[in-house]
Amino acid sequence: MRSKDKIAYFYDGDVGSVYFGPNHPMKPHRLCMTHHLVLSYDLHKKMEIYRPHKAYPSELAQFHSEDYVEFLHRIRPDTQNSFRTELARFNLGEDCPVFENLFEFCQIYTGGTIDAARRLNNQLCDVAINWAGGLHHAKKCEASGFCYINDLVLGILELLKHHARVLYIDIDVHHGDGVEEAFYFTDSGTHSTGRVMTVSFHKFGDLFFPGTGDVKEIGEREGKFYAINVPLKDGIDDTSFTRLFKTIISKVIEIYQPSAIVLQCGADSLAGDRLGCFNLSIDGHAECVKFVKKFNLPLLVTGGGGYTKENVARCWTVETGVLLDTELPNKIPQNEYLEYFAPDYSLKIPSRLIENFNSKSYLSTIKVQVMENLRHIQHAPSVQMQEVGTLLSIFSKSSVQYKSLLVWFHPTFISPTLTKMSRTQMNECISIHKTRKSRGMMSTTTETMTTITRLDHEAHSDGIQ
Ligand code: V1D
Ligand code: CA
Repeated sequence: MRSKDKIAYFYDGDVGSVYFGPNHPMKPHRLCMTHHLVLSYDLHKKMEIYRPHKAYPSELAQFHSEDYVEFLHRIRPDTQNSFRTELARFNLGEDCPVFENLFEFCQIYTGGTIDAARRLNNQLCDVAINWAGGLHHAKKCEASGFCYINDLVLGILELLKHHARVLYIDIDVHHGDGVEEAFYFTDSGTHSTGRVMTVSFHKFGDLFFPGTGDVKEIGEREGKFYAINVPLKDGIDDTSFTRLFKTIISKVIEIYQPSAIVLQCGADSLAGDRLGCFNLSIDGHAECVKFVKKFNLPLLVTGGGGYTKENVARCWTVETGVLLDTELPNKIPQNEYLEYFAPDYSLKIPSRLIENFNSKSYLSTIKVQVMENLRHIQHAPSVQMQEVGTLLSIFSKSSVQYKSLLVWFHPTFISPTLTKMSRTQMNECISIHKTRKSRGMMSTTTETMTTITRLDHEAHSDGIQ
């Protein structure tokens, strides 16, 4: 069956040629292997392929601190010995080494995720894929766990320019701590509460990296109940994982009503991964992608971890097929990297005969705790009502705050010199809002529209021309 959805796929051949070092498990070459496998199945004929722009330092600084971005820009392998203090401060070293073309690598994978978000925002595609992205551990001021720039946070911030609520889902075996942290306490400059919800499924315990992601971590202050963690033990299999995933994600979507989804598909949750400890088959992993796709919301899909290279390429190729509604024959067609898939040259890998340490009662306890936390969102003033509240607070007083409203409605109008919203600009905001609502891009209630109309009058009588 041919997909009716429009799929945009981002890839730059340069991203696969960087090298983290001989003993480092992260092998960007897996991205080349994935791309060639995708081509060998002719999947490029069913989607639009783009080479992403290299994200500018100013774009990276929308989340990261300027001094960190500047340091990443200027540090070189041959000069790093003179910057020991900075290397320690920015957590560069064994997990996150300085290598040749590091900054360009960051610019490419981040450019892919930002471009993907922009195409979704402009409704130029339904699904956007960037297998080079998904580096979920990077923090505002430091690298962490093989991740330097957090392309996911930047992609979400981009989506928030057009979407009221963005749901982030992470199936990498590691906790998506960097994305969670960015939205954990406050609104991260998003002008209202709860515009991002993060959900991570991961191994937790036994000092497994990064050590965070307990079910009790639920967000704090403004962010309380908007972080969901699903801590799991070794050996989880397809049946337990997909059942839990579907139960939790369907409830999250029902209650939170996101208008866009970002799905991080780290392939280190597959059986036999060099760093992972789960027991998922490619079909089990891909089942999660298929499930999320069925909600028919704008979807940004990224890669992430994955350290058994040939399985990473297999997994992300199958998932590209899933997003295109295309089932792929198990026999891998001729391609440049065919020998990596020896001896059987098949696409699917089976799960293994290893123990599943996640008992039924353990999984049930986790599920109940997550569901209980979700009830707080349901029983809080509804997300739509919070939108009303935000609009009221933004519109109420200073002219500087009118700028915030403009950003919320009309991202292209962001201007550092803008202090007041003109009558024309405000009309434009209102019409954009109405268009978005009519296209179903915002779940705006009648109350919101009434509020806007009233605020329109108030702003008029406030002397805004
Ligand atoms: F085994 C190694 C060899 C060389 C360099 C690093 C590693 C290694 C393996 N596992 N490093 C790790 C993890 N780091 C630690 C450190 C010990 N320190 C106290 C911390 O355990 C990091 C694992 C990172 C996983 C990254 C990811 O898969 O989640 C990912 N997602 O998107 C991109 C990467
Ligand atoms: Ca995860």
